[in-house]
Amino acid sequence: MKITNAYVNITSPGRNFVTLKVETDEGIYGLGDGTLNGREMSVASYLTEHVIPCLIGRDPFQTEDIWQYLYRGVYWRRGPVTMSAIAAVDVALWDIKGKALNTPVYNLLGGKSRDGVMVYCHAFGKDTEAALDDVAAHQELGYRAIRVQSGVAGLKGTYGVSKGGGRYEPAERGLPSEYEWATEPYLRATPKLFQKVRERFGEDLHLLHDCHHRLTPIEAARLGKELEPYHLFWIEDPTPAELQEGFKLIREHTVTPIAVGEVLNSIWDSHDLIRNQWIDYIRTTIVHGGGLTALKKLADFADLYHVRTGCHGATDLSPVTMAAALHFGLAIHNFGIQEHMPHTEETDAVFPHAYMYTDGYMHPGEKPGLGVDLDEALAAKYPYHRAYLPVNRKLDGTLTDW
Ligand code: EZ4
Ligand code: CO
Repeated sequence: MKITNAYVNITSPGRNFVTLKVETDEGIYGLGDGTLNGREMSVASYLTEHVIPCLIGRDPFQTEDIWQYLYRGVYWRRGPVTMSAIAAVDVALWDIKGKALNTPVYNLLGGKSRDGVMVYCHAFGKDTEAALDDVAAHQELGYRAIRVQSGVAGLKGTYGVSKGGGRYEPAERGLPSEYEWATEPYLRATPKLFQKVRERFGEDLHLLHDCHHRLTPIEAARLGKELEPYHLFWIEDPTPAELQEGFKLIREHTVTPIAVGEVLNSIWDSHDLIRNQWIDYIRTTIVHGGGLTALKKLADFADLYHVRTGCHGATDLSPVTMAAALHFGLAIHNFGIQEHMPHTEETDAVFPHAYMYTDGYMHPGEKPGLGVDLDEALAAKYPYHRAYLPVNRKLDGTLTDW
């Protein structure tokens, strides 16, 4: 089999998605996601200008060699743009391989290790009461694991809480909006929020929380310690992860489990975090982490250190990544949990898919390959719109982490 053609599709059914379609001489094609939220066009041009010309004529079954060609062979390694572009190719090739062998991708990754992939959803509210009601609404939908985010009194808005009360979407069209941040009210409010969640919902529900990179290690240590009575499944991104040894300090003070990795894109970004057992869950995604070929190696490395996966699954990860994540999560042994933030109806229509949600679990379905398609005629009705993640400033105007 040979790759005969490949091209990038950009569509915006509510938010932007970059999809690579790889075609072969046997009529089988594969899809890969290359969406990098707020920087979509950089991956699209990386693929079109630099990668696609090198793919034509290659054997799509050579997932390992093509991965090495695009990583090692390029001289410039790593980084979110490069790794998302490599992921788009890699996932499309696994999709082709599955279709050619007439089997779902999970069978190529080790076969089923479980019956379903436990997912967690997002509950949020402008204040504690609203957040608690949203937890109740999500529990009704069958979720066994719920991330809880609340607005903070005195701050105009914060991460994970939608402005108008509707759906939360990580990026917004137009130029970046600006939010304000103060750590002290957040640190005071968050343990109280989880105390109330436990009082109302009991011990059985898995509870998660995303700090979204806003704390210093010592502040994160305090939060982890004060959350201990409420037995969280994890706190996520407590502090920015460029300084991996920062997590040592958090670890020395708390047994609240820690999840990191949605902004990481290479195994080397979490090398120290994993080998020192400073984290419990690695959240690097298939799209930003270089594809299934790379994620399998990362998961196998993490397994040696009792670190499980908890892959990022926000709406900026397209249904193609969601499908890949579900095949991956069904197959690998050290799967932990998968984030599930449902896409809009428009997005689901542009990407018809076999994966499904039932009662707190998701399943990739039994279609050969990834089991996800792209309706290009429908996609064409949703042209690209420039969009950005917000920026964040402290109350005195200093730019800080979003
Ligand atoms: O801010 O996907 O856990 N989920 C998250 C997301 C991220 C966005 C970034 O593009 O932190 O909401
Ligand atoms: Co997050």
